Amino acid sequence: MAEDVTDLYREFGDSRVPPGQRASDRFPVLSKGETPSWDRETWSFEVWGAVETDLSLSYGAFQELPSTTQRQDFHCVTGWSALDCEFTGVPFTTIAERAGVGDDAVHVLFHALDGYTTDLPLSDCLHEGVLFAYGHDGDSLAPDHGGPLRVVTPHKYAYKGAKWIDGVEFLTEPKRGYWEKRGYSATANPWNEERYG
Ligand SMILES: Nc1nc2c(c(=O)[nH]1)N[C@H]1C(S)=C(S)[C@@H](COP(=O)(O)O)O[C@H]1N2
Ligand SMILES: [Mo]
Repeated sequence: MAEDVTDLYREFGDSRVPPGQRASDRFPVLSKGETPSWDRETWSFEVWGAVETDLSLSYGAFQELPSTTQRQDFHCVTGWSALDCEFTGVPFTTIAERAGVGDDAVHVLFHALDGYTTDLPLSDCLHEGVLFAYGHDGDSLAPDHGGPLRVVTPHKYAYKGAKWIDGVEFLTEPKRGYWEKRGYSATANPWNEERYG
């Protein structure tokens, strides 16, 4: 059974579809470039920075972490929202607990195989619904949608959810990611229409 987080909008606004968004009946692909290739043998998921213990997890080790499935909405800053997506993966909070977040950590920078980065305040990463996802609608996550592993951030515009993620850096002060450096919002709350920084 999937946990339903489609109601998390109630914390931020009155409408499930945020202002200025339209519901799409498809789940489009949106990438800044090509879908990167990866190798199951050498792929690893790294956690470093302001943590007690760095983590380095192989593909197999990551799959063995306790997982959850959630039904959520997905809001792209360009104006489409895909409703009722089901993602399976490991909650951000599980990874944060395993690494042990340092007292001085305030921010997070996500790193991906295509060179993409995106940043969020630590408190936003610890919010319900932030998941390292490897499954989508009962299948493994398709390469174009970020397989083998991506982040989903149902309470933020979807550029906060890095596809092809292989690194999470805990920071003692903010750093800006790929779109954030190019004028997009650092906080990206869809119900406030925080599109630009
Ligand atoms: N690594 C990486 N992650 C990324 C992107 C990207 O170009 N590279 N695009 C972002 C944007 S703008 C959106 S809307 C979503 C799109 O996810 P989708 O292609 O699965 O719909 O991924 C986000 N994560
Ligand atoms: Mo997007």
